[in-house]
Amino acid sequence: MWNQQFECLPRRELEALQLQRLKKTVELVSRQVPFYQERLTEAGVSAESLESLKDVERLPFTAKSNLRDYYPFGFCAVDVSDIRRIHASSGTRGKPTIAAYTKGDLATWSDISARCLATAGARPGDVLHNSYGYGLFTGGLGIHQGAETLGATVIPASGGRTQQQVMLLKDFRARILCCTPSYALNLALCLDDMKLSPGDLKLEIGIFGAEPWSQECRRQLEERLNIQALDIYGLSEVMGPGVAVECLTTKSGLHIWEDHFLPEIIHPETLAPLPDGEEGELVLTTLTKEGLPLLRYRTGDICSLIAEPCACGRTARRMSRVRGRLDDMLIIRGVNVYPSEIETVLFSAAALAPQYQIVIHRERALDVLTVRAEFAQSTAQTWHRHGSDEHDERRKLTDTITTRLKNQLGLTALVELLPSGTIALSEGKAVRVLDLRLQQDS
Ligand code: DLL
Repeated sequence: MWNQQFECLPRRELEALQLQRLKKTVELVSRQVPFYQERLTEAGVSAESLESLKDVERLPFTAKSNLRDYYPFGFCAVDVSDIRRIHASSGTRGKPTIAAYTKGDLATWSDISARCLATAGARPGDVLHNSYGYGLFTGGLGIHQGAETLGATVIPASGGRTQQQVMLLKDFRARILCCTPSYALNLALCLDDMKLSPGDLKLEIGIFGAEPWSQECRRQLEERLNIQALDIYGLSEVMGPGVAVECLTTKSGLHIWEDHFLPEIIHPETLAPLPDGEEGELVLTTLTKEGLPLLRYRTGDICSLIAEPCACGRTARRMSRVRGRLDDMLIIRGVNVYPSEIETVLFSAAALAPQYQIVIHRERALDVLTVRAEFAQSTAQTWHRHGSDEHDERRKLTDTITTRLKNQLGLTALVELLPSGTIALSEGKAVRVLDLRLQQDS
């Protein structure tokens, strides 16, 4: 383990540490951040009045919109001259939200990121190929500094130039691959195109995150790259990659580093706290951040907390894998659909390539769901080899997928099967949903 003392702290000691750090954080923000000053005064809460961890429920929530209202530096708890680095979310829906780190925050982040990599099975001396994007996105640099702290050799590949990346993976004999799961699929498909097999690489472990991915996607990646695929979670507002990670021992639920982050699950509408095991929105309070500490940040991510001890011996509670973001949930003809449910169906069909797009539009006031998928190159070859009529085979496959989607989602989708290589591949976070209703409405 990277830091056995903290990773295995007995729960009582861990909770005492959390309370102590929570008080310190509340004290800091009530002095330095006008937004919190106001809300804490309104709620009549001070650091001294927090008697147990349960009192976190008396603290105000923070929403993404609050961060935007105070853009760029209104949430900083230190003077901007003490900020050493700034990252930001992509800001596709308006102003980005920023992440601001002091020197101390960067040291903490490196340490937590190293802890994550070690928990997922990386070791000092490993060659680690990092295809998370470098830049304002926290993925590239967040993993990079963790890998250096761990003592690995980092290949800072970033996204794109996929053929060259495959060549580097082969030549530098990386044992660890870090990237989004959709980019890992892109790399796997490129490996096929280059007539290479996983045996030509020395990869053993993939540490994938930054977007939701299904168990079926995990199975595909493990098979196609002959690796163990582990899930890593994080978000820029709270720190970046490294908030939680699966352990190689059980690969079942992501350990949240509770000495640094206090997790809660709430009902996304009533905001009422939900018990461990119940699915809802993940809310995180930072316990050690200096530059931009956050109280009860609503992540928008849907998951549950797992309190049962893990076989690896770490005492931090785990979160279930993220089903999706609240704002990614599609309501189609009144039915709630997460894109990951569609992915599960498509990725479990061996005849399809792991590539898809979801399009929703409205026709005479009715929502129409179209699922575009690709049939695998090998599928087309089999059809030709057997002299089958491609048109017929495609129709049969389309019917099968339509039925499976209907069973999974409870609604009928129009399925379009395309030749492999038609849908653009991801280089970072995949954009798989095209909701044309938004344009139609405006
Ligand atoms: O995606 C940080 C990160 C980088 C995490 C590299 C893991 C690896 P943001 O760009 O701010 O930060 O996006 C954060 O991405 O709220 C989730 O909705 C989603 N997300 C992150 N990790 C996972 C995951 C980075 N493992 C947002 N599973 C979060 C599902 C994830 N969704």
